[in-house]
Amino acid sequence: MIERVELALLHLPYVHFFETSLGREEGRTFLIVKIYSEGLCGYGEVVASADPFYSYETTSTAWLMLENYLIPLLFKKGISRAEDFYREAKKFRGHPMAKAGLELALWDLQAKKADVPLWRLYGGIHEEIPVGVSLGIENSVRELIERIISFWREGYKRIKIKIKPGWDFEVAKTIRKEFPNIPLQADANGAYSLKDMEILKMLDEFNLLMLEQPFPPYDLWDHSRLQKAIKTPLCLDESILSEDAARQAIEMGSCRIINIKVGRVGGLVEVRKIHDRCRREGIPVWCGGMLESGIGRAHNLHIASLPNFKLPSDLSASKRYYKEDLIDPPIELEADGTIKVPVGPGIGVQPVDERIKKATIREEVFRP
Ligand code: OSB
Ligand code: MG
Repeated sequence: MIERVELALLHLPYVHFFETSLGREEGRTFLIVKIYSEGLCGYGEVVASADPFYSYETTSTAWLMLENYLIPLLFKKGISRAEDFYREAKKFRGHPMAKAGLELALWDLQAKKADVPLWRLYGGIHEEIPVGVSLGIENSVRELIERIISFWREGYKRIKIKIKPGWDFEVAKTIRKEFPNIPLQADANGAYSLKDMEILKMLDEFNLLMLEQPFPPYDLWDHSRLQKAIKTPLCLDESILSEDAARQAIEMGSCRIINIKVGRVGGLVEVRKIHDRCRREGIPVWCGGMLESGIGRAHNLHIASLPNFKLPSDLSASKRYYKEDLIDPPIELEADGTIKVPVGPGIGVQPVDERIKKATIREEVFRP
């Protein structure tokens, strides 16, 4: 029996601004979902941002979906299992990030009730996750190079840079001059279109691990045209909204790698379907990030424990994102460029109530 659900809207400033082709942000606004039952609390994070750039969802639309549809669904149907929630919530179209935040809280609760680490509940195998760092667009290429040097020294296994028209070929060329061999990948967040074929083909010479989401989310066909024209493997992020989208992308040859984000696909049940399909089809996956707090990042670590997560994930140490993460102890990078999946029941990290309170802008309690 679920006794109550708490929803909170938070804001945390970044230690360093984060700029993509979608714009620059100095901090992050997001939601935390807490579900209470039998003296235990399950935590989830809703990765929608304040504004609809990465996807159409925002913190406001997610709040509305949770308040008006998803939390009432839990109470009305007496749901306490994540898989039951997934099935029922599917009847509402869209709003994957809102659904995922609640589903994740149910998974955490379920694992805490069973007294096992979350990854054991859904078939994880890796206990140490190879990770990379995702670096935004800087004021100058020099500043980006300085950041690459410092994160590479810390031990991150690969560097991802953000690109957009005008911040692409020359930037990659300068990086490759200084670091001929580091594992490097580039993410455009959908900033290009077919008319940019030539410049995208030119990126082939930099031996990138992959090129992530050059075209907008719904352009699977154009991605398949580009993939046929270049050597560099394409990786899709924004386009992969469901298992069906993943299947269509694979059938069309729109990518050779998939980035899985639990928020974008609407929860862990869908993550597992995409993961299992990619595994059967020989498509490696890795775990994308949305600059989550320690709560969302802990969930991502458990997800990246699944067997077909074969490339370094966008999962970095707490201090790369926030001065004071919501969890204590924080998430740390090991010297060998991995992060350990937290041990202990559920997500295995301890959210600090005081810190959550300090960052909270709005909160509400819901009861059956
Ligand atoms: O495209 O992967 C992306 C952050 C916000 C929105 C989109 C993306 C990102 C990142 C951050 O690249 C990765 C991380 O959380 O470390
Ligand atoms: Mg991306």
